[in-house]
Amino acid sequence: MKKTVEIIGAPCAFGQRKLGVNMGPNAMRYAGLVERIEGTELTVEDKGNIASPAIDMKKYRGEQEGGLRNLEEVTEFCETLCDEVDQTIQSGKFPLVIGGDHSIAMGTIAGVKRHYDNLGVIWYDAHGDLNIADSSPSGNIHGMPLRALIGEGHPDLVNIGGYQNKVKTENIVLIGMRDLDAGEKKYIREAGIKTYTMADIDKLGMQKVIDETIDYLKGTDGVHLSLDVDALDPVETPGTGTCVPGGITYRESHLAMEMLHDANIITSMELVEVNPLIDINNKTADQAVGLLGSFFGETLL
Ligand code: B3U
Ligand code: MN
Ligand code: MN
Repeated sequence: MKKTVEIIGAPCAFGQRKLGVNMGPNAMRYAGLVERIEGTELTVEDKGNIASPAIDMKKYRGEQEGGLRNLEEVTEFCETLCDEVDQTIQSGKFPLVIGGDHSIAMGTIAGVKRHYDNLGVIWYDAHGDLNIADSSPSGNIHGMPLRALIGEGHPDLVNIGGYQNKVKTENIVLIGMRDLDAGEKKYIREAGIKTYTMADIDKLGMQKVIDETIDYLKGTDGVHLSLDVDALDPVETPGTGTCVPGGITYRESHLAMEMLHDANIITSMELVEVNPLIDINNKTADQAVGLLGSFFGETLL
């Protein structure tokens, strides 16, 4: 891993309807994120939070038009984030983007992919985030970023960063799936995306899932880890907007992070969907920071 981690706060709440997820970056800082990474062998630079378009509460709480809620704001936010991430990689640092809702992945990965020919993506999430406006039950763009990154959906989203087709379906691994919409299930089957549902994790165990994931992505020249905290079980991480019971445990997730650290394959990362306003004593940010500690090389002994 590169020696310097650059933290980019991405306080975006436009991809869904629960205000508070824009406070996720500061909740993770409050939970000791910087100190925790500094406790490993790495250097940390915190770039602060990127500028967000203003939130108009009437519009934010209102009904969406045309099947895509806050399309302009999400697009503007992601364009800014794309350039920040690009700069971080250009300056030889490891980008750690902290969200914010998952729509920011379109900005993060647009910036990352400028530096890789054959990027792999691990999508650790309860959801596939593979909707397009027509298949979305909610109009929430945080349910669509991975599909847009593949090159399908609204042109404004597909073209973030000024180019399209950032991720190939054969370079994606989905882990933690347990709440897929009908259109997403069909799409995953047709596109043949490598998927580990909760049932697969139960049967194989997390160790095998991660071993297989590392092996599956070995032909890529970089791997982005997109970690949605709702992949974890809401008993442990309740502070997130769309909780789905029956999730990955905190311990299984630690194992996944430790194994990914040891394999040294991840070249960029984001952690999204921490919402301190619906949390219990910032517990979810605490857990998220614990996982990041393991990912960056903390050891138990
Ligand atoms: N698939 C649903 C729910 C959802 C997606 N991502 C999150 N929730 N966090 C949708 O609205 O697209
Ligand atoms: Mn997600
Ligand atoms: Mn999710």
